[in-house]
Amino acid sequence: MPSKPPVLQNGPVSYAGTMAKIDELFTAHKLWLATDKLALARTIGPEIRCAFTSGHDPIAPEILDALPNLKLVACFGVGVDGVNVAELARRGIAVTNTPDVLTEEVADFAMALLLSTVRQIVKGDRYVRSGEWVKRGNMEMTWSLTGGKTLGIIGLGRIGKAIAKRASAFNLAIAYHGRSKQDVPYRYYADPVSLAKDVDILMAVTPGGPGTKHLVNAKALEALGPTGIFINVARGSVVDQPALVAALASGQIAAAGLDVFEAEPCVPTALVDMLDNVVLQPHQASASHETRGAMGDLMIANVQAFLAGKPLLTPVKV
Ligand code: NAP
Ligand code: 8YV
Repeated sequence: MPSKPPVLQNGPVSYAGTMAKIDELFTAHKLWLATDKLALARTIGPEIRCAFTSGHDPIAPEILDALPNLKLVACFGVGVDGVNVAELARRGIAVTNTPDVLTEEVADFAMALLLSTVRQIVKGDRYVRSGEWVKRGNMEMTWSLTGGKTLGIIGLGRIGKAIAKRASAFNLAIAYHGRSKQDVPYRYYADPVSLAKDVDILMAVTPGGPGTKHLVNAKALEALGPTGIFINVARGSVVDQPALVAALASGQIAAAGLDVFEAEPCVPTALVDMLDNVVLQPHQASASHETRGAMGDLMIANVQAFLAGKPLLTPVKV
């Protein structure tokens, strides 16, 4: 029976099937369970060449210092804004993520969140369960996606393009913003404010991190306007969250559908209390058995490729 290669598991990944596979295939040292993390790192340090983590769960510098032979950090998720890729590269440590295997799932979820927000599906569910329908009769009318509406996508990447394909099938016109214009049949806007002014729904699908912090700011929300709807499946940091709360509370924008937040899992009470025009989700866009399983398999396959001396499957470019 070949021995199971030692790896460091920086934190749990959000899929039990992957956690089980890691234990089947590797001798996994689970850092987050250690009473003294640094002592564990120092003890196992010399034998550790690979580590698993999530894209929002950085390995602390003092732990990295205790792992002189660490050469690969394999991340669960496509977004790696929470992992200091530049610092790891400075230390000669490669990073992998899990793109593509989650693209269709997240795009489906983004459309579900858009439809739930526009047609107030969650409000309607509450309306029935609470007995309001019996007491008050029909629920109020909702907004609509029909009538030539335009969806503005900030971040027309793998997932953004998959969303655009779905949205076109809903007869939505598509516009987008990114750092560069692409060869696509959609109108390009060089900044988020001018995009927001011209669209009915604004959707964020960019990476997180300093480069996109508050890309959707108070000015963009004002430009979106009182019938405008904001959807965020990117990262909470991409929107100025206090400005979003103020815009929703004042009616400066009509509604929002949010899967990500500034300080997850904490969500401002003001958003929690907005029952009629805000749909909240717990960072669920990729959270299906199939997709999380595929993400975990890809993360593990990167480590197996590395240990076999083969090229990494999905290296993150610095
Ligand atoms: P991707 O293919 O790399 O697309 C990223 C897009 O963002 C690109 O079109 C890029 O266009 C744009 N972008 C990057 N930096 C920008 C900036 N500073 N300003 C404006 N646009 C910028 O990545 P993906 O696979 O589509 O994933 C996108 C993101 O979705 C992930 O990084 C993650 O944050 C999020 N996500 C969330 C969930 C969830 O559970 N809610 C699940 C998966 C992914 P340019 O290069 O032209 O700027
Ligand atoms: C995951 C995500 O929930 O892939 C991403 O960037 O945001 C989600 O798919 C998360 O990264 C892992 O817990």
